Amino acid sequence: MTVDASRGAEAPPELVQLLTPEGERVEHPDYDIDLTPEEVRELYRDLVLVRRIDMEAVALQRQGELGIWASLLGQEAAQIGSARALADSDMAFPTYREHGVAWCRGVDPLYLLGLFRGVSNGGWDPADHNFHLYTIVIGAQALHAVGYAMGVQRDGADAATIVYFGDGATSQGDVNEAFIWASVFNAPVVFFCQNNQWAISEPLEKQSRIPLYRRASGFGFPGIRVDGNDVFACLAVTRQALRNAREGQGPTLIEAFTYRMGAHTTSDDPTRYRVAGELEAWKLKDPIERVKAYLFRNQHADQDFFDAVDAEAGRLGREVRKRCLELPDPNPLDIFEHVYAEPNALLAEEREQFAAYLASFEGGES
Ligand SMILES: Cc1ncc(C[n+]2csc(CCOP(=O)(O)OP(=O)(O)O)c2C)c(N)n1
Repeated sequence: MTVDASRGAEAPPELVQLLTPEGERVEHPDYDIDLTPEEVRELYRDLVLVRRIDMEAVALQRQGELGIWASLLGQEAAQIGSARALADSDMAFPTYREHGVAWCRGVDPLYLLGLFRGVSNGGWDPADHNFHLYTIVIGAQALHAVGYAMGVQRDGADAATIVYFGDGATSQGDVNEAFIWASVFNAPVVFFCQNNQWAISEPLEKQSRIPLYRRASGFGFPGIRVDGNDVFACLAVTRQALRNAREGQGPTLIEAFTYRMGAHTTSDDPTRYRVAGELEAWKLKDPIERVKAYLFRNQHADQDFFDAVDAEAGRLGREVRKRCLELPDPNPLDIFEHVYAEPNALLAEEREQFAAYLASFEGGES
């Protein structure tokens, strides 16, 4: 098989882009955004801090402190741009890689680390942050999101729902069923697909013969492809789609065209299936560098600002590490909590048996 090193790195013509990889602001006939220098600096800060949390988590996993980690490296703009488009009352349904969305929703990064350290089965109360729990079952959350959106619609609430999933998930039945329900019930939901080109080792060509955003038309709602490494474009496109959903115009599929610069998870070795040239081509489109270039180019930030953000990222990284190592081990019996809302006889019996089993070790031979 011959492999094209630039595979996927060429921007397709239908891509919505507002900021080039060189940090130049460009116009788009349908989408625009008016951001103050302060707002752009805030987006830059989000991108850098989230990358730092991610880097720290990868390092912690390598040192045996986390069981596994799914890095978001390269996908920061897709996540920050789309999540900063959300209103507080909107509800977000993530996969297991949405650390940037979690950050924007105000979820403490320690909750994420606790999951991957295996000391927590859930982490946060979805209602506290309007951010649902991480979903490992590929695509399942698309159905949860549509059901939730239909509830929002029936309540007459002024809110929309966003659901995140990857390119691979578009091959799942759940996602396709979610598209159908959302379409026929005109549910206020935005499907946000981060097309990072790979579903573990399975490339996009093995998932679809057409660009993913075009799938939406077969289900009867609009699809749009946005430069997933362009935080301005992701923000503008998602804002519009959420507005449409809130105004009763139904679902939109957004395909954020991006790239997974790291491994699928820390258990994966992409050098076995991916050529190095592909990664190099995408490094030139780094979502953080282009905002930095924009800020510099327009003199909206100076070196002191970038140094201050770096220093803040360093402090955050150290704090995340320290607090992760201090996370307490759970009581083994906690696994029986929060299974049912009401008491359950079978569960109570299993809990008793497990407690007796644990007690059998106390004072036993070491
Ligand atoms: C229903 C189901 N099938 C298979 C898996 C194993 N699995 C974990 S991640 C993954 C690939 C997902 O790729 P994609 O949807 O593109 O998301 P990405 O991880 O690239 O962000 C698979 C097949 C799973 N978790 N759930």
